[in-house]
Amino acid sequence: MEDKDEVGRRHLACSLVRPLDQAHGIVTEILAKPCIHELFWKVEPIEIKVIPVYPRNHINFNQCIRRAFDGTDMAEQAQHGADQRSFPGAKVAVEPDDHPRRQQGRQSAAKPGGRRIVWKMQAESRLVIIAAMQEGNSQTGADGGVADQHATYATVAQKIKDLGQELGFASIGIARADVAAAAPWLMRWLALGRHGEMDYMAKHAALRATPQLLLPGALSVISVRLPYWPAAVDGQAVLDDGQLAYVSRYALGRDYHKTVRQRLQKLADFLRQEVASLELAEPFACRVFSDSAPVMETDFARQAGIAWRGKHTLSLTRDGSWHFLGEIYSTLPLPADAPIAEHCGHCRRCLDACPTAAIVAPYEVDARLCISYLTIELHGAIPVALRPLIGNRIYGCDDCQLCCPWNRFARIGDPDFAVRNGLDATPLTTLFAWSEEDFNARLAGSPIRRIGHLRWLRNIAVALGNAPSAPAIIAALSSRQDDPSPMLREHVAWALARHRASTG
Ligand code: B12
Ligand code: SF4
Ligand code: SF4
Repeated sequence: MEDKDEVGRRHLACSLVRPLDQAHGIVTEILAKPCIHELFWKVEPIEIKVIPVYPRNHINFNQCIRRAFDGTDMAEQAQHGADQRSFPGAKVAVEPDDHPRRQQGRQSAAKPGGRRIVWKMQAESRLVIIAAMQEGNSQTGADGGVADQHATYATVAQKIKDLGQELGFASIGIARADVAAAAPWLMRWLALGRHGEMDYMAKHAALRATPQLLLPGALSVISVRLPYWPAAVDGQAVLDDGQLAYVSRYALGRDYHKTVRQRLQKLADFLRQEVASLELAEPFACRVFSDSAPVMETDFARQAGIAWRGKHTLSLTRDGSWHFLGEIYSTLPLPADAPIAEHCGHCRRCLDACPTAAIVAPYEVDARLCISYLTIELHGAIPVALRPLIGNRIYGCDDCQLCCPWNRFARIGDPDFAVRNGLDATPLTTLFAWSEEDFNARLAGSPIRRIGHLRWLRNIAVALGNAPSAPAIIAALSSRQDDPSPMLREHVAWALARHRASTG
């Protein structure tokens, strides 16, 4: 960042203000204005004054944050954050008035090898602004040393990729821990309310956009994909048979969160061993994720060159999109791979195939319309207008992938995701008869279990309402028309009314 520059959209979009690594040793004045980005327009003007002092390896800074923030609370949080993040000497001052003044006695000696300070400011209306600063490594060696380091990190990266292949990952790539280019799209998606009731998407937006808040000092991201396409009854055939339940292919077997993370943990353990022999100036840290934390997984997969982003927004390869993603955040400056070329071309089959027109434009899904959201994430009633479009999809939806030409090249994925309980083609009436105990026992270890028995029944009631009328379907629905849950009763009543209407 240039000296005395304003924080522009480029900087704020990723919620990351990072002057010190580039403007080291220079007094930098930053003015952040609320008009710069949608995310911030509810936030009062902010001034952040950064004063890195004096001898190298000493840090001092002072911030003035007006009105919108609870300064005391912020200062405590920020100080706590700094302490927790291995900057025990760092002092953080946050002043809730309009007159910033230099804090005395705030500088502290830094450890050799550079240091990083991360602090967080929570505004009213749940908006969060994060600033992260990094002081460059003060022990930069001579050119030869740097070249040696690059070679060492490249060797570590290759070893990780080799082990990852052994662990069953179809591809492993490395990205920089930076999602600055993607973050504005996330903010726009949130601003448009496309996350619906997924409050965690809004609440943790800043963490998602700023990897260093999940792992202070994160420099690289190891991105992996694990294929899951199971040997199962043909998906389209099940969709065409209204008496059968369609369960997304990803949920027919074991819960992927555990599988992916366990394998990533092995990679991370290996990485730790490798790093132990490197004698780094800074402490090493890493964390593994697979849909388990606010991480921009698809963007990392894209950046790391293990996939491109399809117009359905999912990561896609020449072997298709039936894979899960996972990541290791690391403080090692591993060499980043290059993104691969995109191969969607003029195709728009996924947009046309979507039953609810949830892919509102290429690369843009409105979750509120997506059957995956309606059947998995939404807690309350499914909007009546969307129910007929859901068909027999009782958990998730695959239509935008089933139609994708690249999925013709998919191979059977990891055995962990093999079909359990005949979930690939079970009659709706059978699943609707499961008691809560049956549900919990049969779906132990399945991702489906997390929606709970009530939402499971809600989804099946909708599918039964869409099924061709038959005595068995009416009988199944009638068996639950007096259910204690008003929400389920209403869905059952809706389904029965449809059958009454269709049979005259
Ligand atoms: C929230 C979420 C959902 C939501 C919202 C989906 C969505 N597209 O956003 C719902 C519940 C609907 C959902 C559904 C599904 N999900 Co989901 N989901 C996630 C989650 C947790 C976050 C995704 C996210 O950040 N969305 C926010 C929006 C803003 O991001 P985005 O749509 O990807 O938008 C980006 C780009 O499209 C781009 N962009 C936007 N507009 C524009 C315009 C232009 C011109 C350009 C160039 C770019 C661009 O910028 C955005 C930011 O990078 C991720 C896990 C993770 N932590 O990343 C899994 C994840 C994406 N889901 C996954 C899966 C498997 C699914 C389903 C297939 C499940 C199913 N069978 O039912 C469906 C597919 C629906 C679909 N077409 O997306 C997998 C995808 C694996 C893969 N192959 O890519 C992930 C990665 C989980 C995992 N670890 O494996 N999901
Ligand atoms: S998962 Fe289904 S509803 Fe969601 S975008 Fe894909 S096709 Fe549309
Ligand atoms: S269906 Fe076509 S546009 Fe959609 S992701 Fe596949 S190749 Fe891309």
